[in-house]
Amino acid sequence: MTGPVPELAERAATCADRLRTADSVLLASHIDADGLTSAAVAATALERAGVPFETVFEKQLDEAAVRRMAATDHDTVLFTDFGSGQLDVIAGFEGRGAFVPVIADHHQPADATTTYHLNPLLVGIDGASELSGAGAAYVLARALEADGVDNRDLAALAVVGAVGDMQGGVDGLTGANGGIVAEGVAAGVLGEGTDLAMYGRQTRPLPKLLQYASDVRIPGITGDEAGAVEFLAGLDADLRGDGEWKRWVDLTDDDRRTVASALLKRAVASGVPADRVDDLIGTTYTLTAESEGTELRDVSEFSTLLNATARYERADVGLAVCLGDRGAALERARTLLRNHRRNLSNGLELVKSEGVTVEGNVQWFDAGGRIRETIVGIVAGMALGADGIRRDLPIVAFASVEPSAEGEGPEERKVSARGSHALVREGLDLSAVMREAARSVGGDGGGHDVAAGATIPADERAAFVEAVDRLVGEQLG
Ligand SMILES: [Mn+2]
Repeated sequence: MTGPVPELAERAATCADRLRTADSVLLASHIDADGLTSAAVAATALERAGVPFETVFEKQLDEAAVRRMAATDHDTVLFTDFGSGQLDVIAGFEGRGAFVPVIADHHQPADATTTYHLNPLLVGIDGASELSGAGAAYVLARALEADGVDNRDLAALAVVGAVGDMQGGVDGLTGANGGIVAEGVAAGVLGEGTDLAMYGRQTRPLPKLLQYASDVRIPGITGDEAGAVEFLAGLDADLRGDGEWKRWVDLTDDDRRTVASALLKRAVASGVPADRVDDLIGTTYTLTAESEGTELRDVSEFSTLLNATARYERADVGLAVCLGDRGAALERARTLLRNHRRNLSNGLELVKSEGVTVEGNVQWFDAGGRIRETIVGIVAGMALGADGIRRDLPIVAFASVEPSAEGEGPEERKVSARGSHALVREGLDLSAVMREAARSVGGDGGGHDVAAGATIPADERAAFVEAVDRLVGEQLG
């Protein structure tokens, strides 16, 4: 059996052998949608293999966290969705006590080696777009199969993790992820289709579906409730039931085609470029075992629900939902998601009412403690181009860092920067900007070209803004 990713088969087998012979495993995972699904995939596979384990989550795998893990009674620590980047730290603990690390991750490995290491980057597969942490955990889960166990049903969670990590584009998942999709489809847990590429097909009433979809902006519909209602009301289709707007999932195939083709025509007529119009239709994934009209049915909505639990430090809730709890944990997750949406909307109102400070090449605001540091980046992205805030300048947001449980350190500011794809095409790389500017004031940062972050000493804000403004100016020169 070579598994869904043949290049990783040998490493997966080696890791699985170690886990099977462990007395007990500490399963440690990252807190986000990919980390939660990674943990759920690994936990299910360990349980089915009869390996005793306990699960813990960490926001960041730093030396203190590794030290805590090494001090437990477990003879093996399985890291999922992190570990590779901290390999140097982990290797430092290896051999101390009974600490044997097994890593299933997709981040850039640090400069050190270890025996049980499963990572797409070690075999020439792109860890950013072709295999997620949950995908690596899935490869491991397949290698852990024995005695009639079939772990292919876990492909559904692996796909939720990949989408949660923004892998694949409008045309769907590719590379190693594609192999996992194929196994999920074959196992009957996953459906792959071509449909309207908008978030909320399962749960949002039609006007909200169209109004809030922001990947492709359609003038007069995107961000415009009255416009979206007027557009829908003018269509010859059965879009209302019992006086309420239906959801996309409630429509007949004919009515879906009517809405989609009218939407494409409207986009073209409004001057949306042809390649962007194409992006309105894309590859979608459905978890076929979940009920229609729920967040769990659609992989994007499922991953958003998980992120809402993770951002409020309720990994236990997200994990329980992944493991099949459709009662109290699902209810709690939905409440967290509602609160999350309210926090985002309040955050956006705050930024719009207080405005931003415009420098030569960037604009910024400091939310202090009024927007959580875990969501201030999302708010910054939403603010870009909102009323009174420019869309042609990157936006930089500051928020206070909640004091850590470890005790008092120097006061810090969390920084989140967001740009537009148009600015990236002109040369913007916020990852480099955040890293260089933060390092110049004794902090650190990084991320992606269009979205990046940093942590800096609180009293260095002015110097940091000046460095960011200069660096962005050089890139966009
Ligand atoms: Mn990940």
